[in-house]
Amino acid sequence: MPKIEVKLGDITKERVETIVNAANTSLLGGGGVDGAIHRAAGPELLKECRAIGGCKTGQAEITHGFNLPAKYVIHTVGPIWHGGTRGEDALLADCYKNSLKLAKEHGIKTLAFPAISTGAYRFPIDRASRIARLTTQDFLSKNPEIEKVTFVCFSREVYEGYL
Ligand code: AR6
Repeated sequence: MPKIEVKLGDITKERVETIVNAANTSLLGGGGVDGAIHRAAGPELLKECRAIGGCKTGQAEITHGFNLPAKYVIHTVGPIWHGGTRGEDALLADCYKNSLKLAKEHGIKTLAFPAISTGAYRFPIDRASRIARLTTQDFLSKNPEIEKVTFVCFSREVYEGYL
């Protein structure tokens, strides 16, 4: 069975152990997928995020999923696109690497990613999806304990970019 899947849908509905959130450095919620995850998880999520106290770009933090079908949420902060000259590619790769590493440390075997940075942060979709795939494939080849990674695309444009 392929370990990487691409689908069109709403990540808050995913029945996997962990969903990844495209957060901002405050970890206090926002629009896009971040807003959708906080709404679906309920107010306890904000409380747990507040206690963490923030997250740097490219890094990742884990919380419970509360009312979500997923048991955990990994919050990572993607880079804001500035034209590609400010280390955006490496920072986006760090988001995938650090999220997968955190999942592995928690014994998580199935996780779903949104297309980090491709909304409000304006990272070009083709370039972002290539980084997502290459970074994830590389991690999975070295860490067979992760069983499945799903890339959940919210719009047809992103879905087609990923395919
Ligand atoms: N399920 C899956 N993907 C989604 C969903 C959903 N329910 N909703 C949106 N997307 P964005 P960013 C897609 O803007 O670019 C927030 O305000 C969306 O179509 O959510 O990393 C944070 O607080 C796009 O492809 O995140 C930050 O301030 C992708 O998720 C900032 O936005 C990412 O879009 C982060 O910007």
